[in-house]
Amino acid sequence: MRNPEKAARLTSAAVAPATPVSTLAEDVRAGLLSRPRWLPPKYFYDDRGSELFEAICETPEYYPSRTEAALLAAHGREIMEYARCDHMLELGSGSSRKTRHLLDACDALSQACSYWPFDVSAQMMLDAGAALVQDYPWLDVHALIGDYTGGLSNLPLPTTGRRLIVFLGGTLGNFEPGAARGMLEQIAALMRDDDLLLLGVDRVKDSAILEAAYDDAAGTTAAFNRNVLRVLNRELGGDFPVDSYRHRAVFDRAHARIEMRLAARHAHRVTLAALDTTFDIAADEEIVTEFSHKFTPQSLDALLADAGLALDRHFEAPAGAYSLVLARRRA
Ligand code: SAH
Ligand code: AVI
Repeated sequence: MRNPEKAARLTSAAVAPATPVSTLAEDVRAGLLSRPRWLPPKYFYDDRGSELFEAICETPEYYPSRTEAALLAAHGREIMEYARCDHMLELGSGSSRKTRHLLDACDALSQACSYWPFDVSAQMMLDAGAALVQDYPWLDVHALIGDYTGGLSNLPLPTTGRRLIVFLGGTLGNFEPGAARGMLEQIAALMRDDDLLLLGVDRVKDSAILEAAYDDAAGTTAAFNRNVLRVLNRELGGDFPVDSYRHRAVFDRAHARIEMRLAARHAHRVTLAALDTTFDIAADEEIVTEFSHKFTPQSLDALLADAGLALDRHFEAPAGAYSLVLARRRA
């Protein structure tokens, strides 16, 4: 049975988008029915997709998650001591697994803050929140359910107190450059002089390492990628032959990004009943399902500066494999 005291320390609220967010049907019409075909990555994260992402983080090839976790474990105390935040907002928090390093640091410093995870995947976030209030008796968790592409100005955050905004996992890399800048501008707009952004980004490196990270031998990333077609089948009455798609992960050095694609093994016709639409996919035709941009110290600096932010501290993994940075709003 749930302890009522714990329940009161975990609240949840749906966040209405501040700017219009397209529906799945609109995104499918705009992306899947155009050439090249594409889909926004947020549709990966139904319950199954969120679990598959967690499983990806356990694969030997997917280094970003464990590399970032090691940085948080090593520098969490320094980060929290420096941030001295009253409220921690985390964008795309998922399972909040790595955030625990920051909460452990709060514990060690006897420094309490409230936690505001914001994610489109409600179940994963609520399960994580329930575990967090259990494990950290001083913690209040206010789960915010919504789509961050609808902006951040509608978040019901406390208006006083110092904020730390956390955006981990390299998820900023899933935005195209203009949208990444827009997202950082939204973050900057939430920040006052003493507030900080803690941002994790993956770095440009050898393409073999990058491509293996997005095409693990056990096929977990392939299952995650194909899962988006299951989402379309379920939500739009589709009949994609899910297993007839090959997973591909290609590093495009010119754009400094991994492109995940699904390639049809054979020609077939697809019906999406909810859209009253039927279309033909040719053999080897591809759907782009995700970009995952990788950064250099220079490209990261430039992106932060364009959004009105300035790098304050930089925690770098060995061989420059990954960057965790603290940034402030520029004066
Ligand atoms: N931060 C975690 C999870 C990264 S996976 C980590 O580093 O391990 C990306 C997370 O972003 C998922 O939990 C997914 O549900 C969430 N997400 C993706 N698109 C989103 C959107 N448009 N709005 C809100 N959350 C989103
Ligand atoms: C959530 N995001 C940062 C992951 C990434 O690395 O771009 C999603 C992912 N896609 C395939 N593997 C992991």
